[in-house]
Parts: sequence; structure tokens; C-alpha cells
Amino acid sequence: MRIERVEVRQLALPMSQGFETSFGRTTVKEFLLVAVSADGLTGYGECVADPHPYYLPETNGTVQHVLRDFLIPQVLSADLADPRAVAALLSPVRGHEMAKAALEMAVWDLEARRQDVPLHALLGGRPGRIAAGVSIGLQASPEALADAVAREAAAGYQRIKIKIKPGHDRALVEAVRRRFPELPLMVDANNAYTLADAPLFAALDGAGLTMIEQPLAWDDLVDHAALQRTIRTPLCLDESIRSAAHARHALDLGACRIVNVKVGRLGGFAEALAVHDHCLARGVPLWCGGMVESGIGRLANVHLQTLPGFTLPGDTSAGGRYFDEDLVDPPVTVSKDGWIDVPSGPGIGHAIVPARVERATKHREVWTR
Ligand code: OSB
Ligand code: MG
Repeated sequence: MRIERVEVRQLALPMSQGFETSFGRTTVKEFLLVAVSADGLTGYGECVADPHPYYLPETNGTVQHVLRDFLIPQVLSADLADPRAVAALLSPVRGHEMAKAALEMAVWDLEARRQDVPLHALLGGRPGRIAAGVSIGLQASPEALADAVAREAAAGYQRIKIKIKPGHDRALVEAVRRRFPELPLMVDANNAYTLADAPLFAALDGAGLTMIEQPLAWDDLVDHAALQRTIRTPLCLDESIRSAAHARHALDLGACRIVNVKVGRLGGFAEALAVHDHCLARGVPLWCGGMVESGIGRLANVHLQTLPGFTLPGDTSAGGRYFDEDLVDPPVTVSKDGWIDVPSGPGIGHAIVPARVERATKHREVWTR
């Protein structure tokens, strides 16, 4: 396959409901959308970078620079035998996983459309449905959080994740547990703590959490291993795992017992599949995280979760929770009992609405072979 054209759009999509983590609050989703074209077909890759480097080091600005000056020229001069060849082609560039992933994911979507098969077929998944979980951002009070949990549990989600940060942790878990003693519940700290907070995590051991996600530094494995030795609740790593090698190292060290897979954080589907295969072989539970994606990235996550290693519900919730007007039609929806149907159309499987993409576009750049 020879990619003939690459387009990068800078989008701003208004959110119906903001999302707050330990690193900040988002009310407008500002992200990059990569489109690659060949033989009259186009594939799409949604970039998970934000305008700021508060989740991981990349930003929309660094992604645009690395795409424009390094990654796009490589892809436009190559003849790709398979989407799997993209990761190898881009491997001389160190890091910049989010930039690589957006481009690589677009090539996978394009190849699925060329073969006229749904994305999951190309990834090695299966048709059917996937279990939906939801991530609830920080709320104004423990009571407001418990109300939000009640709403999402009533909406059918099969597990609920809440965000915590120092000063907003035990009280939140207790408020939720008082009303929902049995609910499958987990917490995500987005690296807001240090090893000095080990007593807090020991105290949370009694709350019956399915896991604690990324309590310590974004680039740490050693301190997470030390913390895991002192608590029973499994740790799960998100930010710390940016390659399949990181996943292997984390498991060898005992830094986590569960792995969060985000294609954007890992540099693309090929690396995400490598993490999947490694964890599946070791019997390590896996789930798919989210980055508050529009329908395009959300659908990519749906297809990925049809692989057999994804044994836990992920953070893929209904698109309508975040966006009144999504870029895809229909949006991703969740059934009353917490399932998402896997699309069977070519590529990501739902139509991208050009007028909505155009309306959200702030800036656009195009490159050709
Ligand atoms: O840490 O999983 C995270 C959102 C933005 C950045 C990081 C994270 C999150 C979420 C939301 O938890 C998941 C989603 O609903 O897409
Ligand atoms: Mg996380």
C-alpha cells in the first residue's frame, strides 16, 4: 500500500460534561485527527494528546511537529506491505508514542476499509459485544460523586472507576462504598501520590477495590513494586507502560498485577497487540483505557477490546456522556445491561460526519506523495 495523502486537523469539540482528573479539568476537547488516503479510500486515527503535557509529556504541539517533520515524510515515501510495517518504519523516532499511534491507527483503519472488513477482524478480534465500564471524574463533593456513581450504575455500567487525588481519596471511596457495598469499583490517581502515602493505600485495602490505577509517578516502576509488596489490592499501571517492554518489566518487577492498554499511549495497535499477547500468555488481566475520545478513537477502542485478553470491562463509555454532537453517526451507545455492540461495517464501522468534522476544525494541513 502506498499512502498518497495525509491530512492533520486540529479540532475543538465542545463537551456536554467536563472531565476532571488530578491534573486538571477539560471542558472542550482539543485534539488532532489524522486521515490517510490511498486508492480512493481514507482511514482515520484520533490522537490522544491534549493541549498540555499533564498526563504524559506529549502535547498537540509536539505531535504536530513530529508528524510534520519526521513521521509523515516516512509514511509518504514508503510502500507498506501491511499496517504492522508502520511501527517498524517509525521506530527510529524515540518516544512520541501518541504521534506515532495517530498515524499508525489511521493506516489500520484504511487497510480494514481496503479489505472491506471491520477493524477487529484485522486486529484478530471477533464480532459481538464488549463489556462497558465508566470513568467518573472528580466531583464537587463525596455526595455528588456518590450520586454520579448511582447514575452510572443505573445506566448499566459493569464496573465503575473514580478519580482520586490527595485530600480527595478515602472519603470518596467510603461515600461510594456506603451506598454500593458490592459494586465493582476501582480508583485512578494519575500519579498524584508518593511512597510516603503507602499508609493510605493500606487503609484502602479494606474497601474491596478491584484495583488501584497509577498511584505513583508516571515514569516509575520501582516504587510501584515496593507499594504493591505492602498491599493486597492489585495495582494497575497506565502512564508507566508506554511499550510492550515496559509491560514486561512492570510484571517482572511486581510493579502491577493488571495492565491498562491505551493504543495512543503505546504508539499504535502493533505495540498494543504485543502487550496483549504478552499479558495473555502470562495470565495477566487486561483492560482498555480511554482518553475521552470522540467517536473515532472510541470505536477503535471498541474493536480492540474484542481480543481475548481483555477480560475486564474498560473505560469505554457511551460517546453521548461527553459530546452532544459526536463526529460519528451513530455514536457509541451502551445497552441497559452494560454492553457495547461491535460494529460490523468496514474499518471503525460507523460513518464519520464530514460537516461535523469541518465545523470542529480550527486548522488543517495536507501532505501528498
Ligand atoms: O488516566 O485513564 C486515565 C482521561 C484522560 C486522561 C487520562 C485518563 C482519563 C480517564 C477517562 O480516566 C477515560 C475515558 O472516559 O475516556
Ligand atoms: Mg488512568
